[in-house]
Amino acid sequence: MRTQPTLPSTSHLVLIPSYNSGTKVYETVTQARARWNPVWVVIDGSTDGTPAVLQEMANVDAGLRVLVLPQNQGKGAAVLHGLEQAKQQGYTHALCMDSDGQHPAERIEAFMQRSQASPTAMVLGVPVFDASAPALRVKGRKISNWWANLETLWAGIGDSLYGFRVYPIEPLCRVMQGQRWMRRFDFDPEAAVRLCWRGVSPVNLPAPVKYLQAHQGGVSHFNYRRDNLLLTWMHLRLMVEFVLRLPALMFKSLGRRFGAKA
Ligand SMILES: Nc1nc2c(ncn2[C@@H]2O[C@H](COP(=O)(O)OP(=O)(O)OP(=O)(O)O)[C@@H](O)[C@H]2O)c(=O)[nH]1
Ligand SMILES: [Mg+2]
Repeated sequence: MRTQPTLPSTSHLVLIPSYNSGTKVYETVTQARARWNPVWVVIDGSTDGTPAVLQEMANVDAGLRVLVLPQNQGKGAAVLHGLEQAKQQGYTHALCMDSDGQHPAERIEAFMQRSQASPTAMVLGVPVFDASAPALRVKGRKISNWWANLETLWAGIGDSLYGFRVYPIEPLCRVMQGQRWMRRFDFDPEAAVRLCWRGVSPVNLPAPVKYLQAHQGGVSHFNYRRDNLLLTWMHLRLMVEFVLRLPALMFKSLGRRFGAKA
């Protein structure tokens, strides 16, 4: 059995947005706490009985903090709420992970160490799928990845959708506070693209992902039609801005190429 890290990090925290994830959220939080201190959960208007239990867990664990949004606002909005509070308390980086048991808590330390070594970068998880991954989801994300790479002129985004990532808090807050989008399922890809545009370089690290069946406690709020429409609209918006930013992006891209050769 692992011992919980006793010394809390003052720069990096784990941030877990949670919306009606069922009992998987307890497992996720326990596993994250076994690897990191502090861990914060943002309850996004959950109505599944998890808020009370999470609060009880936090009452006996100084390394766990529970923030509550009374109404459901969406994943991006829940993350932003956590980031704003974390920034106020002096944290500089947040590792975001989902609450539904899909993301690998055992990769937390490696991701945090990579971020500590390159604090100006964002550390992006690149999903390693197993047999549980639906083929449609694996193929579908290639489309989003292609668009994200075009929008950044291939600045190095390994995966645009995977939510297991370490973000520098300050630039992400600025990006999100400057516009009304990125509050729901459009959060992860738009964050990667817009941070690239702001000069935050992506560092890619592999991280396994699991797709759990309902009988294994798996819960998904992904809605093919609604969320794919949201993603399409997001890439349309980003493409318009991309065209406007093209001269500056080409200049940066040339800089990267010549910088790498020098
Ligand atoms: N979908 C959704 N997720 C939310 C919301 N608020 C917080 N979350 C959390 O955001 C994370 C991702 O949501 P999921 O519905 O699992 O989305 P996903 O992992 O991309 O999709 P699946 O692979 O089908 O599970 C989970 O930790 C959710 O609990 C919300 O309003 N909608
Ligand atoms: Mg999920």
